Amino acid sequence: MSRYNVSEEAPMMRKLAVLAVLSGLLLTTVTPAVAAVAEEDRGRPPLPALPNEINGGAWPTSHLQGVAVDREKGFMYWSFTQMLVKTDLRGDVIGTVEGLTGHLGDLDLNPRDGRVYGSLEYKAEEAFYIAIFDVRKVDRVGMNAERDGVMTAVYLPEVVEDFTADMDGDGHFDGDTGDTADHRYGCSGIDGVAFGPGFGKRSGQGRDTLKVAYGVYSNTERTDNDHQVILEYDVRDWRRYERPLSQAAPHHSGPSRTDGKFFAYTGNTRYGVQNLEYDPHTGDWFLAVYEGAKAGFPNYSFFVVDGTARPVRGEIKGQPERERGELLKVSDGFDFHGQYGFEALGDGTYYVADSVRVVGPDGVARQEGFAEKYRWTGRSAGAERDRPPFSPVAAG
Ligand SMILES: [Ca+2]
Ligand SMILES: [Ca+2]
Ligand SMILES: [Ca+2]
Repeated sequence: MSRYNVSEEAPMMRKLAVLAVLSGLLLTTVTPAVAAVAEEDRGRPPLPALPNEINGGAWPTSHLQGVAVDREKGFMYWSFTQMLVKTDLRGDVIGTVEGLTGHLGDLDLNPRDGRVYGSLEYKAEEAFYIAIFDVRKVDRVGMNAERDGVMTAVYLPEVVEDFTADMDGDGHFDGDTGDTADHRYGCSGIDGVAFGPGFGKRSGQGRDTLKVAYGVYSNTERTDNDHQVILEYDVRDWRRYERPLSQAAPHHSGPSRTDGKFFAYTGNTRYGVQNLEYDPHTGDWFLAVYEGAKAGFPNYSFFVVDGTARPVRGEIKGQPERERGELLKVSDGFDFHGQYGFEALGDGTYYVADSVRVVGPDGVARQEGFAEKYRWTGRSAGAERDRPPFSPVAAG
């Protein structure tokens, strides 16, 4: 059933190597922070078991963009570009937030406040936001993003500045097209979002922050678009910026500065990081992308950023004027999916989501979303690009 069954034909030596890597990882990932959480959890009811597959329903929208799981409360959130869908872990629909005229991208749950954060773009209006959904209030189908008090938005001026940059200095910003020298770093907006520790730190070391990844236009003609750009925000003081969003008059309330800006040298991709996720199991960051087309790069569809490597200050390659920045360590790359949704469940299992076009008896085309559970299988150094370190749980 799966396109990506990695372990079945593996020779015994490879299996042993994978086992050795796995057991090493298991030992090293039991950090004091994890132990502390387990201690705190004692006496609470056990978390519900997570099924191997969850269906997010079929909706008259564009494709699935991201998912987030609240394991403790037993809910799953699905971004269908123009709609947020809330289901339980059986896939029964609890409610929807509709009426979004922009592009709702990847999602993540903020465990500190129980709300779901997603990237939200209005390119024609040159407005980019983090949408914050008060998901506790989402209890019926057809709630409205503007009127029902379930969504606020925080504007991100840093993204606007890079998106609108007149890079060729001709006095004209060319707008929403990749066929231009404009847009700093090739920025097309934002998509992947994830909470996690600071780069170079492990879970529980310091506070978690929100990471927001740029979309990057595909363009093989320029040299300044070969990085994934990831912004960092400490969202603890974001209440002062949050406003309900009137899409007819998009507000500009947001932090003038980021708490960090980081660059991962992957080569140009089509629309940058689709799904960004911190994996507590490996301690690394996962970047699911639509593979690029530039010669001289491997053009993987999935990259790993070493989460424990401290960012290094160095040259951001390929810029029109020499520029330095905080560089992340890209430690691996291979072919995998996860561009439509990828959620690390913390224990070496993951939901990898997808959506397909279905046409109902009413003749209406819809996108049906579903998530399939995978497990970490490890990966030996120098493994082939078509041997990703994930294997579907249902396949045994
Ligand atoms: Ca220009
Ligand atoms: Ca995410
Ligand atoms: Ca996307």
